Formats: sequence, C-alpha cells, structure tokens
Amino acid sequence: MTEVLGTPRAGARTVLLTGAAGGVGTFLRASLPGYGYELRLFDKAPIPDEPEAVTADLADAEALAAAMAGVDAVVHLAGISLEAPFPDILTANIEGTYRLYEAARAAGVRRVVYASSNHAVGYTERPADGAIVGVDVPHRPDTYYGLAKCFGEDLAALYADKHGISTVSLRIGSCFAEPRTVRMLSTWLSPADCGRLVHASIGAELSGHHAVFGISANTRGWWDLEPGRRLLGYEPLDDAEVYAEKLLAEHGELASDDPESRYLGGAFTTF
Ligand code: NAI
Ligand code: 15L
Repeated sequence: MTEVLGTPRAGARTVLLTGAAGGVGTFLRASLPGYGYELRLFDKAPIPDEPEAVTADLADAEALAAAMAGVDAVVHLAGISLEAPFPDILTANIEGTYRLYEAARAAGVRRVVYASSNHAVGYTERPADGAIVGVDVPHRPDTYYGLAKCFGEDLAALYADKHGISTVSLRIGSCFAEPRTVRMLSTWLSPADCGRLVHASIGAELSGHHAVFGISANTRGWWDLEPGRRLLGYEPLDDAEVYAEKLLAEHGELASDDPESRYLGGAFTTF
C-alpha cells in the first residue's frame, strides 16, 4: 500500500517522469505516488513490471508528444548521467533536453522540474573561510556532462521567458540510497529528500526559471539550501552524517587539496 506523504497542489496531478528506469527515477517511482501524483513513465530502457511505461528515446518526437499529452508537469531526468564523449552528450543531453522542452511547449505544459547537477558549477572552489556557496555562483562546468547541464538550465530560462514554462533546475549532489564516499557526506541527497524536493518543485507557486541545490541537511554540506526553503518550501530531513563513522573508518578524512574536498564537483574536475 502506498504511504501518504502529501498532496499535490491543485492542477498538478499527472506527471511525466523521464529517465524513469534509472536510479533517481526508481526512487521517485516509489515516493511520488505517496504525494498523490499519477506518473507517466518514459525511458529508452524498459522498466520491469510497468507495462504502461513508454519505452522510447528522447529523439523519438512522436513518442515524446504522445507521452506529454495531458500532463500537468514534467520531471526530466533522462540523459547520460556521467561524463561521456561530447557527441553522445550532444545527442542525449543537449538535443534531448531541447526536444523535451519543445514537446512540453507544444503540449501546453507549464512546469518542468529539471535534473541539473552540481557539475554545472563543479569547478567552484570550497570557500577558505568556511562560508557556504550560493546558488547564484556563475556556471563553471567541470565536464562536457556539466556543460550540458549549463545548457539545460539556460534552455529552461529561455522557455520560461519566451513561452511561460516555469522550471525549477535541481543541482543535485549525489542521490543514492546511501553516501558512497567521504565527499558524499557533503553532497548526499537521500531518496526521501529527493521526493520532498521534487514534490515541492512541482507544486511551488512561481514563474520563470530558478536553480536550487539538491542535497540533504548534511552536517558537512557547504551549499546554500535557503533558496530552496524560501522559494519551494523544501525542508530536507536527512543528514549524511549518520554514515560518517563507517566511511571515515574505511577511507579517512579528505586532504584539503584533494579535488574531492576542494571543488564542488569533486573528482569530475580531474577527468
Ligand atoms: P541513470 O543513468 O541511472 O538514469 C538515467 C536514465 O535516463 C536511464 O534509465 C536511461 O536509460 C535514460 N536515458 C538516457 N538517455 C536517454 C534518452 N536519450 N532517451 C530516453 N531515456 C534516456 O541516472 P540517475 O542517477 O538516475 O540520474 C537521473 C538524472 O539526474 C540525470 O539527468 C542525472 O544527470 C541527474 N543527476 C543525478 C545525480 C545522482 O546523484 N544520481 C546527481 C546529479 C544529477
Ligand atoms: C552527478 O551528476 C552524477 O549523475 C552522479 O552519478 C554522481 O556522480 C553525482 O553527480 C555526484 O557528483 O556525486
């Protein structure tokens, strides 16, 4: 039985979830129905036990248009989720996100929640004075992957200004069942907080394009979560610190000049 976690804002019930077969998509398939959403699933990979899921590539305009018809909002996760050769990023992440927005515009969808990434600003250095990093830092991609997320955020701004599609771009840290590295003690977004953040982003009363950081309430976090609180009412409840003892026993603390500690994007700056 689905646990009731909240309710959608009026008029935001049917949600197209792209990338639904992936890691974050799997977390959201579990959590979003608890907030009252009806999900339409889209991924180029088949999803076991989901006979109604649309199995198609973002490049398939007909399938994308059919999946988009009648939805109230889109949560766009589909794409390559790591560094890859530029031609692959160009097709899946840059052209794919353009196609997604074009389909949303044609269908009259008014809200997109876009899975951006910390790697859009990955070369941002940790402030020496212990200050936190604001969401208004300039784009500093650390990879072609991060560059495509910068494009996605700017595309979202264009479609907001020109076509009135409001977008919340989530600069997600590390969304996994548990933090896997010492860096992730700072960057972790728990699956439950991911559900809270996406629910808040679908329903927030706003126009235009807004970027927020997507991490949990991590003791070691160094990114500003206030814009997410203020704009969306996103209140993270988890903290990666409960995994600190185990991870530090295995790996030890990071040196301050280790890219995993020094840069927001960690080791992506070294690829
Ligand atoms: P994932 O790699 O597990 O899932 C991505 C899904 O997109 C896959 O199921 C794949 O089949 C699908 N996909 C890829 N190209 C496609 C295309 N051309 N057409 C249709 N489907 C396509 O990635 P994950 O971890 O679930 O991430 C989801 C989104 O969140 C991605 O956009 C990723 O860049 C972003 N993100 C994830 C973070 C994380 O920690 N998991 C951190 C920051 C951003
Ligand atoms: C991302 O953007 C990736 O999709 C994910 O696999 C993680 O590597 C994450 O960033 C991270 O920075 O930990």
